[in-house]
Amino acid sequence: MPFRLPDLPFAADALAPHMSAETLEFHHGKHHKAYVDKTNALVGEKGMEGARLSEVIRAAASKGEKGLFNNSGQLWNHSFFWQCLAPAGAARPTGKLAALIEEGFGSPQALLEQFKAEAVNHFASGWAWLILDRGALKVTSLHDGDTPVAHEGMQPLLTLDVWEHAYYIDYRNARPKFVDAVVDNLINWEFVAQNLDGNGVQRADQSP
Ligand code: MN3
Repeated sequence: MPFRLPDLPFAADALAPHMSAETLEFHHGKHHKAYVDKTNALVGEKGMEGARLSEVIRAAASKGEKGLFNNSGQLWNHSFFWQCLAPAGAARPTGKLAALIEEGFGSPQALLEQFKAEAVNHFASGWAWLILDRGALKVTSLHDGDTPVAHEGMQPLLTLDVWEHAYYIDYRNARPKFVDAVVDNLINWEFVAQNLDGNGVQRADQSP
């Protein structure tokens, strides 16, 4: 069986008004789906059937297979991204996550400001990331379909899609408004905290 489009972990209208059902219908139902279909087609062409998604991404990275790398990276990135979101009222950082935020950034507010700035200022298409790197939290961004799966030692905790297809329906070209709305209202902090166990990559991985 080829790779599949994972279901959204919430109802399509659960994130409104910050992220509309129409955005999710296109972003999940069409864009994410297209990455699944293209990855399956390329995996077939290259005779890589049977490999896990994370293995396909790493093999494509090491062989310089750009088409397969970007499509499989996007398949994984979106599968991780949906889990980072939850309807308004999701828990705030607590426990070990709150302590690491305090240590690395001084306060939750300072972390959120840095994460938003990274997301807003990333040039063109890509993803903002909060990662765990040798026990410390770091904010960074990756371009196009690049993904922490392909980077040794980058343990993913939280991401935000800043491709224009993520916000054009709800916010037109206003990326900063989209970033503010999602970061202030939709982050699933329980999922972020869960990823401190270093198993974030597995949570969006799949076997064919
Ligand atoms: Mn996207």
